[in-house]
This record gives sequence, structure tokens and C-alpha cells, in this order.
Amino acid sequence: MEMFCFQCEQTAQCKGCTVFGVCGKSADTANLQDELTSAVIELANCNEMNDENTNLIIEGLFATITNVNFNNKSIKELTQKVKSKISCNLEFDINSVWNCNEDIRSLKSLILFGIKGMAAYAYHAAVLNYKDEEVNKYFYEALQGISKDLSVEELTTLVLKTGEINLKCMELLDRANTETYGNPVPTKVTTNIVKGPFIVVTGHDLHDLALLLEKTKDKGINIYTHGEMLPCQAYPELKKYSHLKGNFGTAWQNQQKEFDNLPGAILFTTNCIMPVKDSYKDRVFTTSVVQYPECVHIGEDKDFTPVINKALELGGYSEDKQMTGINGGDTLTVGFGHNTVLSVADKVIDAVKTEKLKHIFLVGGCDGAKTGRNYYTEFVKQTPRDTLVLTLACGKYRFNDLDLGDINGIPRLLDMGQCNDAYSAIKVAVELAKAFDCSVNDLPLSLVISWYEQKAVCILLTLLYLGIENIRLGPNLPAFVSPNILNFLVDKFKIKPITTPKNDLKDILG
Ligand code: SF4
Ligand code: SF3
Repeated sequence: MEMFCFQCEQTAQCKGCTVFGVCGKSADTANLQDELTSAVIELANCNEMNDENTNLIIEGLFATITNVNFNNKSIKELTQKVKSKISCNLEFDINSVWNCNEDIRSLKSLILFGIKGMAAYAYHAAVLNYKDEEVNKYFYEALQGISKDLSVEELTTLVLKTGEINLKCMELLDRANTETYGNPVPTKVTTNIVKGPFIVVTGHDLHDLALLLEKTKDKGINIYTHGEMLPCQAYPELKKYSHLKGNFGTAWQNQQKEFDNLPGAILFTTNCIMPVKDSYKDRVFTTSVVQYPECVHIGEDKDFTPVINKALELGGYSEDKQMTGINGGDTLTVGFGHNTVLSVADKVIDAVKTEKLKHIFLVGGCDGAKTGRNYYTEFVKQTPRDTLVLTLACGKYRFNDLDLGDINGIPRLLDMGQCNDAYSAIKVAVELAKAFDCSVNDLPLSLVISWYEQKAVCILLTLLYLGIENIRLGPNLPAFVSPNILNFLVDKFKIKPITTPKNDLKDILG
């Protein structure tokens, strides 16, 4: 075996990538990422918590998320930086986790992959100067737990605590984003591209987008969001820029096709970057934790000059270009975060009471390459007209160009934002439960989740920590969940795999 990685949904044969990553990660890169993870665990065990150590832990974990960093040189440099700070002689090798008893491995993987996702959220919040002592402290506790000889019970407690702390972390990021850029407001976004030079910005980092918008405002360059950047169009302090023109393309797994010979520059601020093809390698730029060999990296000075120059050099399309989402629609509506949805809570409650609204679905999570993922398109298409669909994260590209109509003036499809905006969905569910004086599980609400990478893992753990039952998960169950741990999740939380849209809808709606 040349490598071992089973952290994402597309892992080879639903077991593990052992020769080369399905994501394009080579064995070298995978092993360097393992070395980085081991070093981060040593640091968390040996050192006191301080800002410098915490930043290294967060960056180290974030860099190993699926489709973030393919650049061996930068992974080695980061590992050296972490190693140079380690203040004791502990030697830890993450392979000891991959090789241990399958239930322990499963629980430790849930914790490790969960805190990787949480590290991404903590990183975005920290960029905006929002930090939380409890969140930061937990990185050390969880990493120590992974290296210790703990029982199944002790590890299960840590798994659920990961969900608890991730809720705090998502709340922190929500505050960071909304206090810095305002509360998202409903906004219609076009998928069409105007002629002339342009830059496509992808990933999850609002701060990078804000900086680029400011730097390009008088340059005759238009900016388009892509992937998880789409919800940024709804934040008042970002949408105020008139050259933020629309959204380019669909979810991450289509980038090799959509970026092929693109006459514009592309800036990656986070995952998901796929192996970059020669036909557009010269126009891909990375920043923050994302890196790809041979692609220019914009460093901490955030000097976007090379991106701007490339956009000007390429010149964009010579005529306006009509483009659509995967179902043929050319308008996407965003901006239904907790603030907007709760402002019409009375209407929603009234519609439920008068039976105009029978059920609410949360259909969200990651998108991915598996063909079975059209389940989510079909599911949403088949939801009855007296139901609402809340959505978030990049899985929504499967259906966000559909016009589902409205109920009492409330659009039936409500885009709550990025994956981290699962916080909004939770807040809305909790408020509705209060209004109906019942538990979240007793609401006419069902969660149909798609997962791919580790941010989805921490969100799932948060939902489990909150005691939310009957989550439908797809397109596959994680390879790192052992049969015993799966039985536990099924018994305690009634978690279930998706089947077919028709069966699942019938089961949910009775
Ligand atoms: Fe395989 Fe996913 Fe790991 Fe990539 S991230 S090596 S696809 S399990
Ligand atoms: Fe998507 Fe990569 Fe997970 Fe933020 S961009 S959700 S997969």
C-alpha cells in the first residue's frame, strides 16, 4: 500500500485510496499530508495553547481537507513550521490510527475529519478577527484524544463534542460574516456573462472576495462568483460593487469542463480545486491554504496584480454569453439566511397552521461527481407544491436554477448560503420548534443531506449533537464509519441512507 486515505465520499471502491487519490492526490502528497497531521497532533500534545500554535493547528488541518492543497512543497514547509515549534519528544504517527481496531479508527476518524472541517470555518472567522477561546481550546483536546488510548465510550463523547463545538464555530463565522458584510438579503443572480475581461472567484472566503472587489473596482474587469462563493452575492457590503456581475458555472466537479480555455482568470480561495488541466493552468491563481503546483499563489500581502493582469490579457468573451444552470435556468436566487427567513417566520407558521405548507425539506450539502447524485435534483423536482425546500452548500447546483414557485409569497426554494450556513438552518429549525412548542424532531421538517468532504462531517456531527433524527444521507455512507458505529448511529439517531426520491418522499410524507 502506497498511501491510505478514506476521508471523502469518492474514496476508491468506498473503502480507501491506497495507490492514488480519486481526487487526484498522489501517494506522495497523501503521505506528506499524513506527516503534517501527525505533526499537528504532536504540537497539540506538547505545547501550551497560544495564538501562534492555534493558527498552525488550524492551518495544518485545513490544508489536509480534500481538494485544498496539492502542492508538496508548501505542505512540507508547513510541516517544518509546525515541527519547529513542537516542544517535547512525543512521536506520533497517524498511521497508528489507520491501522488500529476498526471501531476506534472509525471514531477517531469522525473526530479528526470533523475538526478538519471546523478548522476551515475557524480559519475564515479568524481572517475577519473573530476568534473563540472554547473553539480554539477544543482543537487541542480533540487532537490529544486522537493520540490517546481512549475507550469507545470516551471517543463517542468526543465525537458528539466535536459537533457541539462546531456549532459554536459556525455561529462564530456567521457573526463574523454578517457583522462584517451585513445580513444577506434576497438577491437574484444571473448565470449569464457580460463581454469583456473577468475574474471568477471560487471557494468559501468572503474576505478574499471583498479584497478583490475593492482592488478591481476601477479596472474594467467584472467579477463572477463560482461554486460556494455564490451566496456572497447577497451580502450588502459585497453586492454593493456593481462589477460583481453574476455567477459562473455550477458546482466544483464540473470545473475541468467549465474552465477549459476560459477567457478569464480564476481565483481559488479554498476547496474544491481539482487537478488543473493545461488548457487553463496559466489562468488559475490560488490564495490562503489552497495551492496547486505551477499555479501562481497569491500570498499574505493579497497582491492580486497577477490575477488582474491575466484577466486583462485574456480579455473575456467578445460578446455577451448566455449560460445556464444544469436544468436550463439562468437566474439563481440567494440570500435566505436566518435573518431573512425568521423575518417571515409569522407567514411560515401561519402557512403551516392553515395547511398551505405541509412540510419543509432541507436538501443540502456537498455536490460531487457520482452519477447517483441526480437523486437530489429528482427529489427536489418531486417535492409537492405545498412544501418548502431549504438548501445550502454546493449540492444546490443540482436544482437551484429551477423555478419552484411560491407559497403565500415565500419562494418554495430558499438558498440559505454556504455549507457553514447550516447554522442558519439550525437557527430557523430551533425557532420554529419554539413557536410550535415542540422539539425539532417533531416539526414537519426532514433533512436530506449530501456529503463529500470533511466540512460535511462536522456539520453532520453538529446535527447529531443536537439530537436530530432521521437524517437521510447520501450518495453513500462514509467508508470510515465501521459497521458497529453505523449500527450505533442508526439506533440512536435513526440515520439512514437515501434510496430513491419516490420512496424517500413517500416514507417522509406518509
Ligand atoms: Fe481518496 Fe478522497 Fe482521500 Fe482524495 S481525499 S485520496 S479521493 S479519500
Ligand atoms: Fe462544496 Fe467542495 Fe463540500 Fe462548502 S465546495 S460544500 S464540496
